Amino acid sequence: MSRQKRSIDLSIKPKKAIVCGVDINSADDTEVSLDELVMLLENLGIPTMARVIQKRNTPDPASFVGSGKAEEIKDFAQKSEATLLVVDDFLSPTQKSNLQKLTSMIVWDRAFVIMKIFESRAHTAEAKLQVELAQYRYEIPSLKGLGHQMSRTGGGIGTRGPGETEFERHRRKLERRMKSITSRLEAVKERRRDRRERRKKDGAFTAALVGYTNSGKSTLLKSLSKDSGILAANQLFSTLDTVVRKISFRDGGSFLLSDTVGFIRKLPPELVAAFRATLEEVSGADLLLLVIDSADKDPVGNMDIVLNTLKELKADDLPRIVVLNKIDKTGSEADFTAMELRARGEETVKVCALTGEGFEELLAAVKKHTMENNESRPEAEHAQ
Ligand SMILES: Nc1nc2c(ncn2[C@@H]2O[C@H](COP(=O)(O)OP(=O)(O)O)[C@@H](O)[C@H]2O)c(=O)[nH]1
Ligand SMILES: [Mg+2]
Repeated sequence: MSRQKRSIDLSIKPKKAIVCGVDINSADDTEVSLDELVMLLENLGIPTMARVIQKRNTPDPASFVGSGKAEEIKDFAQKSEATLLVVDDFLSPTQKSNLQKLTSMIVWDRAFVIMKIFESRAHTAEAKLQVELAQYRYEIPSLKGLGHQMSRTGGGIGTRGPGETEFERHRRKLERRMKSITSRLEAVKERRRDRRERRKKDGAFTAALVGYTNSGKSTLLKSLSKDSGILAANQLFSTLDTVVRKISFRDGGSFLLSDTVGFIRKLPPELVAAFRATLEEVSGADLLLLVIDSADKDPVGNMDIVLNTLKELKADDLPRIVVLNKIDKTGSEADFTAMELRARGEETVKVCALTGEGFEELLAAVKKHTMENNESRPEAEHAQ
């Protein structure tokens, strides 16, 4: 491949992992989050040998899990031949290198795992650039530490460390590359913005699918638009690019529906920042279809994660319909979840994206929003 060599080597692929979550003040989603981490690793083809949960009031600033736990992990790793330790949170560069020393294992954090999955799913130029930028942003704090170390190894005050010029060269190269990616993504952003504005001018109503990864967003777009070319797959983050399709109402009229990257617990902020260009499709929409997997362990908890990410994107106050999907797997449980959501004031529709059950109600709800939108924007009616 002609692609520039990355400074983070993502090609190393350890065979067996131990995952470790730290339960801070008995948070109730430590297990769920750890289940997800195991699934994320599975998506990378890495089996998990053991799960460790460490209860603490605060993470250990030096090694996150504490040196006692690290010893235990090291012992178990030697017995089970696990060479990778994955911590289900964000690690500081110091915590990471300390843990590496304490356990003699390769250490990753959750952000790194998610980033690796994004990398493996990035197929278009835009998605690749966004992932690359996120990786650099992720890498900078540890480079900063390294730079500090190098400038000290020189000995006398004011002298330069031996590796520093090489290091400086690397830093400058990185800076140039980041600048070039940022400006290319800026151009993409502008093109998208123009396109959105044109749609608005044409009076087109745009809805955006948002939701947890694997909740069925792409399947929904695929069924509603009858476009079999859309990729829907039982893997995490199969969609990294935005797809837009026109959906017609049976009784006349239509709207545009866009599908984009899904969310997850502890989504690295570097990725959210780097995917701004893609995610603006969400904040620029007239309506959000918030898709929830009703068969999930904690559908309402997952919705809160989605809402938090929407807040970061300043899209949490857009009108929305909650689409409770996969009701073929849940039955009456979905009725209760729907009740719970409606009690929270969420407009909720139950569907099965695979069979089309509930689509009529969903489309009627969307149509109602398009009409309300027209009333509040009289200029759209006069367009054309
Ligand atoms: N049983 C069932 N499976 C579904 C339904 N909708 C989607 N899926 C499956 O869920 C998985 C993830 O779907 P996908 O649309 O790629 O999710 P996305 O990540 O939100 O885009 C796929 O294996 C789909 O076949 C549904 O209504 N019922
Ligand atoms: Mg998808």
